[in-house]
Amino acid sequence: MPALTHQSLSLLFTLISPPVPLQGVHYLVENHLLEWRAESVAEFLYKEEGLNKTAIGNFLGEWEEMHLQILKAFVGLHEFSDLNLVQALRQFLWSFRLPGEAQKIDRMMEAFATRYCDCNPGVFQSTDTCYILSFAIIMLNTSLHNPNVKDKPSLQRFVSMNRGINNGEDLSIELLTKLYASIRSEPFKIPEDDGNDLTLTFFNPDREGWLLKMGGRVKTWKRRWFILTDSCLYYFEYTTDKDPIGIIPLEDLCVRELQDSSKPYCLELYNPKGQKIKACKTENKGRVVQGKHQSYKLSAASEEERDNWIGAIR
Ligand code: 4IP
Repeated sequence: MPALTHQSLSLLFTLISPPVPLQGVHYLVENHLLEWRAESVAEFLYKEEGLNKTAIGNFLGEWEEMHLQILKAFVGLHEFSDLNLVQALRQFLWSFRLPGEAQKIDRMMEAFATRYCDCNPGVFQSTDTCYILSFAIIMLNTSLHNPNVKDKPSLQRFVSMNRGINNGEDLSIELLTKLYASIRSEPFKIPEDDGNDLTLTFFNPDREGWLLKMGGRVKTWKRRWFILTDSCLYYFEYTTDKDPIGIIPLEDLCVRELQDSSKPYCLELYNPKGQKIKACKTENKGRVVQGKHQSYKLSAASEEERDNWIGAIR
């Protein structure tokens, strides 16, 4: 099994000590230290030093109307005039930590694109172009700098991927070349409150899919969404969940096929030294505890899937 990397350790650490949510904002408001107006809260989040940037990201990504207004005001505090798109993205992605949930990322990137186009009229034909290109750049950053991605896109591929995105027309080769070179020479710097870089972790898993998992003490089967990445297995209740229910570091573990009378196509993760598996999970009330599994029994939907999981884990 591959060794546990710094990143997976950080992720484990995150689960054990999750970032303090911005209940602080509500505390300040209740105690009349901060006005509950979008502009005031945004300014506080933008300027106050030492705030947890993961918590800022989660707060800004909330769906309620007031949070949407705060997000708009927060993005409005960024000055993007005369910056190229990569420079603006560098500034934006440094001011908070992008949450892992796709819908939240979507809202934030839309707000970003709108602001960028307001600051730089005439660069793109529409905010949609800016939005699509921003995503393409984030994906390019992942592909070029995540060691798990073996197939590194060339400039030509980046250019052809972005054909016709400017309302049916092509963006200039000079612009795309400049953006590509900038990302290739320097990856995005992501705030490391917790070292949990989701843009590099869950975006490019080695394998993901549904599996049934048997409980540790109570032997019930649960359907869970599994992501294999960075030498760890993460499992979630839903595919869109940001935080996993559990993390199983694969270091020191082995995997084998298993015959089980209750479910077909089983596989088992076990410690060859016979010790209990070191893993962690979140309980109902959000408390993080150690896993209680002697081994993890999983069941796949078919023989082929089982074999693919075993191959990928090995
Ligand atoms: C639970 O059974 C679930 O199977 C849990 O899975 C499992 O935790 C529990 O194991 C098991 O008791 P009930 O819901 O029927 O009570 P999940 O967390 O995916 O919901 P694991 O450790 O497998 O995540 P123990 O060992 O915590 O009892």
